[in-house]
This record gives sequence, structure tokens and C-alpha cells, in this order.
Amino acid sequence: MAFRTRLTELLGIEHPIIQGGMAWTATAELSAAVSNAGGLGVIGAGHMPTATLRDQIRLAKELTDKPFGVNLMLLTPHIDELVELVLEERVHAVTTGAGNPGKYMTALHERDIRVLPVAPSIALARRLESMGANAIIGEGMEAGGHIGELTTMVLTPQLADAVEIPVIAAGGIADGRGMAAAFALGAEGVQVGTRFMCASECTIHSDVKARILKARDRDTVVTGYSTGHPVRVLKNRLSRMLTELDRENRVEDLERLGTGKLSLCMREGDVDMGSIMAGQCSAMVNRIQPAADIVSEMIAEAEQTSSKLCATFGKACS
Ligand code: TUI
Repeated sequence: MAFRTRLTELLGIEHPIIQGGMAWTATAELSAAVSNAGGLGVIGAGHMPTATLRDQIRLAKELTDKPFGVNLMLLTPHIDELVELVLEERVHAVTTGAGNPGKYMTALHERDIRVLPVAPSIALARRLESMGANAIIGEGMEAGGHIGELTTMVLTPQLADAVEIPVIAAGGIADGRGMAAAFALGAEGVQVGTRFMCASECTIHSDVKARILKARDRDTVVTGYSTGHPVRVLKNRLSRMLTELDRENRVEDLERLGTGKLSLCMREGDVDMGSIMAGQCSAMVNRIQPAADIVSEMIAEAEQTSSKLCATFGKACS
């Protein structure tokens, strides 16, 4: 069995699993591996220089002939240039984060690029739908990195009721049970970030992967509330310092201390003073494995879960 939904149709993919476009983490290698496995791989542009993103897109095109996407972090100062590049390269899809991609929607659609924005609230999701978004990613605050206020459990069904376009649930989903739960709540796809950080093809430093594998249930914390851009990370020395600055409302010091810490973590492997952006489901990630195994295990487990639910709930099964 396969989970065919409007999302698999929209994106031309086999499985409704989208890989989170994590900055400094989701490189061409990981994205191509996820796309080759039948999901949608997504290169995380973050603050990447335009030339680097071009190289990444071209590398992904060499590594896969399946559809893949680019995540645009809308707070980055050279976002207009990155959008231009994505238009030139005609990637299959764009996911967006940390803002409203409305002003780019027409240009992206003119090049047949699917637009999948993250909306942390119902009002924004409705606005994005009216602007032409092809699907909405509802990212709950269980997620790693920059987060909204609502949990996946309450955001997903409200989004499914509020918009006609497909909803992709994100935040806290690391296995097939979470995937089945998201579908029960009305999603037609899931976005998975943290578990793909521990994919063999993910090029982040091995010490970061080791920290995720070791993480337990309460090992993440949200820092940066006072800046207006709260970020979930695994606890370490940096997060303790940021929490202290948050408490004292020292916004400028917080921003200064936070700058450059994501690359310090993901590339250089500084898990003490780097920003280990990862979700609450870090505790559920227990091994490093190929992206293809992550995808196939999640699909198989989601199928088993839905069969079990059928047995439990009885006659609704077919
Ligand atoms: O974007 C993410 N996760 C991220 S981005 C990131 S890098 C970063 N750099 C500097 C400051 C903050 C982060 C690390 N992780 N996830 C998607 C996401 N989008 N979460 C929340 C939002 C969001 C927030 C507000 C989306 C739209 C939005 O709209 C506000 C508006 O303009 O109406």
C-alpha cells in the first residue's frame, strides 16, 4: 500500500514525506537521498550565499532525477537574490519559513514552482491560501529551530478545517506513528527534520548526530523569546547563556551571542557553544541510517499503525 494524497500528486512524489529544509544541515546530498527514496528532499538555503545555493541545486540535479525543493528562510537579507536563483534554476518546489512569501508567489508560479509555506497560525494560512499557496506546512512548536506558539496536535486539525489546500504536519514527527497521527488530524503529508539529521547522507558534524542520539525527553529548550524569534535547541552551554540573557531581556546581547552559532554547531561540531537546533523528537531518534530506510520504515510503520487503529475502531476499515 502507498499513501497517495493530493500532496503526492501535487509534487509528483511517491511518499508524502517532506524533508525539513534545515539551514546549514539540509545539503544537496541529504536532499537528493530523500528524493531518491520517494519523498521530497529540500535544500536548506538559510543565509547561504547565492553562488553556494546555485552549486547546491546543481549538485542535487546531478544526484537525483526526482523532484526536490529549496527552503527559503525569508528573514535572510539577500532573499530577493535567492528567489531569483530559484526561478532561474526552476526547482520543483519551494518551502518557506520565518515570514510571508506572498510577494514572490506569482513569479514562482509562472515558473511552475510549487509554493509550500510554513504557517504557524490559522490567519496566516488563510492569507497564504488566498495568495495561491499550493499547500500549507503547519509546524508545531515541538519542532527544532525557529518556532511558533501552537503544538502540532492543535495546529494540524485547525489548519485542515481552515483551508482547502493540502496540509502538511510538521514538528514532533519522527516515526510512522506520528505520521499516522498527523493523517488522523487531517494532514495529507508530513515534514520531518530531526530524524533526517541522523541520516547517513546528512553532512552535519558527527558530534551533532551523537548529541541527538543521546538526547532524552526533556533535553530541548526554547531560547530567544525576547527577540521575537524563539528557537528550539538541544540544551548546552550556549543555550544556558541565552536563557540567562532572555531572562534579563538583553535582546542585543542575545542576538550578538546567537549570531553564527548554527554553522559553528553543524559544520564545526561545536556542541558546547554552537546552536544545536533540533526538535523535541530528538529523544525518538536512536540510530544513524540511510534516508531511504527512514522513509521506508516510516511508511511501513504508518501502515501498521493504521491497521491497528482499524482493528481498534472496527467497522470503518476496508
Ligand atoms: O523557519 C523555520 N525554522 C527555522 S529558520 C531558522 S534560521 C533563523 N535565523 C534567524 C532567526 C530565526 C531563525 C532556524 N529554524 N521554521 C518555519 C517557521 N516559520 N517557523 C515559524 C515560522 C513563521 C513565523 C512567522 C512563518 C511565518 C511567519 O509569519 C509572520 C508574518 O509575516 O506574518
